[in-house]
Amino acid sequence: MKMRTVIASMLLLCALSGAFLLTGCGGSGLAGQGTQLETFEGGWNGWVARHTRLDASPTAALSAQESNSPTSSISLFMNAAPTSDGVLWIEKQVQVPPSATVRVTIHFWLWSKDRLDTDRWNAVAFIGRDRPTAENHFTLLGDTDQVAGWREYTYSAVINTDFSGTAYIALGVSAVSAHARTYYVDDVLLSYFE
Ligand SMILES: [Ca+2]
Repeated sequence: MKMRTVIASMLLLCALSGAFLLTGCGGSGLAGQGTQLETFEGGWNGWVARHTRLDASPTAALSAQESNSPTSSISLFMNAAPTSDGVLWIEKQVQVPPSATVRVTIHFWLWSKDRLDTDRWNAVAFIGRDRPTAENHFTLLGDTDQVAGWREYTYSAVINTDFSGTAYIALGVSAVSAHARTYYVDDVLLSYFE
């Protein structure tokens, strides 16, 4: 069921990028555009976890506890103190067209334990030529805890790449109240086009 939704999302993004009909949208696609789906089934696959605050005990791990598809995801845990407002994220260096103006979009699923009316945290994401290092590098995508279970988030940005064509994508959660919480992220779909 969930995988069907992921595939539907892929087809939509492929259609938007114009790549699906010609390439199947499984890899690099037409010159200057492509997609990649990360399901975390085989491990971290080049993703790394980073955070801004140590006092919130930020921990990220490959987990089989919850998954959008099929069996594993990445868990994000923070025990935020009243003075903590840390961000915990996963990031990956990716290859996009070099020396170009590139539209990059990331679409992912985030799991919240409960639907909350108050004290929600924030889902955040980043796209850029250099890796993110501070909380204000991230864009707020909306509240976590809007549903008990999985919810989709999307972020898109235009970047000007250098000759190497490397870029960084990142996504995670930002604590805004004092709680100990675990979230999960899964099925990160990257798409880009010049
Ligand atoms: Ca998965």
